Amino acid sequence: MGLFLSRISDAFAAFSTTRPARILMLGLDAAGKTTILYKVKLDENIQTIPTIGFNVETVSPCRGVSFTVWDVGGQEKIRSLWHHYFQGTEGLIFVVDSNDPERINEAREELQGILKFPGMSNVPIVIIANKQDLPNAMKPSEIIDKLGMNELRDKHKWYVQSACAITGDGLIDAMLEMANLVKQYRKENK
Ligand code: G3D
Ligand code: MG
Repeated sequence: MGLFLSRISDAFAAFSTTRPARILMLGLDAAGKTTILYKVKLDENIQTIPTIGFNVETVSPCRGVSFTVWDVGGQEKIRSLWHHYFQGTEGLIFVVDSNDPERINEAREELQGILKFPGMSNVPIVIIANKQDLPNAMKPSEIIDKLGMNELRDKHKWYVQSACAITGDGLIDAMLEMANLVKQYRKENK
């Protein structure tokens, strides 16, 4: 096993020894979610379930964590279906294309909308500021500002990790941080 895969495997082991953590990974289309799933080598277990109006990718519980992934944005009609997937969520990974300043406001609106759903009101959040390999990518500080992260401090623990899904840079740190936040969340919500 390569070093990256062995380290990502350790990161997943940090999630849970008792029951798999339920993580949602959301973001606008083209943010890099599917690339992340494949990079962390859960590909052998990725199932794509075409639901009316949106495709949901799920990774079956393994190595302490399960992921459910879909594209958000411009889908008002099918939002009413989302709550099924929100139930029991213990962490949100929100992936942002740092190289797309034109859609950062849309990303902010989607994120803020997701957090209004019952069950999502205090979940921990890891923002993956993806595509940092591109020369004009917004820096994490700018993304924190544009997403309005500081206004969420009262309700949510959050962390912003810069990443490049293609090389895998930042993904291990993002997963380790999510594992930490999930553990705290479980303690506080027992
Ligand atoms: P999604 O699942 O969130 O919709 P994808 O996004 O994973 O399908 O990625 C969308 C496009 O962005 C893909 O390019 C993918 O290769 C690219 N991408 C993902 N992560 C990065 C990154 O960190 N850096 C760069 N430069 N590109 C990235 P294509 O061309 O296949 O559409
Ligand atoms: Mg995808």
